[in-house]
Amino acid sequence: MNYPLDTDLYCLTDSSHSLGRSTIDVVEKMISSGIKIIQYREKEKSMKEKYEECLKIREITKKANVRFIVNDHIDLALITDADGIHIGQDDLPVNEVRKILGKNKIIGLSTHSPAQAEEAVKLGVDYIGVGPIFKTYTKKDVCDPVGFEYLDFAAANIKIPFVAIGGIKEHNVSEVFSHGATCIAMVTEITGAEDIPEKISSIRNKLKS
Ligand code: 3NM
Repeated sequence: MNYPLDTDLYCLTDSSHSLGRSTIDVVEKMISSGIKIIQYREKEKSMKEKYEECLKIREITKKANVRFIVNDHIDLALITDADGIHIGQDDLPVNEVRKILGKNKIIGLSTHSPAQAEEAVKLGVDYIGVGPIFKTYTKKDVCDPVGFEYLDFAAANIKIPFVAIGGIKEHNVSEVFSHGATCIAMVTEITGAEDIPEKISSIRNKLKS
């Protein structure tokens, strides 16, 4: 498989923080701004609605050659032929998920400590989430911020791709990059922006400077 996080920004959907715009509208704006990996993460919707949205997102991401990752739902990932799945520490064990999805799909796992990162590498996931770097209100039941200590550990020791996540905004993104993250995940900073293309381009300008 190609390196799954060979891009600077990893965007997630969250229709409850999208200024009333539809998830599809937000995804289209992300794609037209050059985003190369998008995770469908909708906690409040029915499975039927998730299914319909994922089908549509698969269609548009495939056309645009954008990676499409589904949060939590292995069935949805399979049915819609997503590129992969993102799971958390309390989800099904990685080896079972791998049995179901096979080796060609991407498996991402949220981690919150060096021990979890090392375990994730042993389990053979394709990438890990490292976070939450800062305080976030977007994910319920998330642990306290892990800060830069864990990010520094990951940058120095973890040999599989990782993405920094949690409370990352335009104003702190350069700092996160300077701690060794090469891919950064953002939810509300992007879904909640009035002008999504302008926000993404402004974040990218910060990363360049
Ligand atoms: N996972 P925002 S933090 C989905 O630490 C998610 O694993 C996290 O949202 C983790 O960019 C998080 O709006 C939410 O702070 C990130």
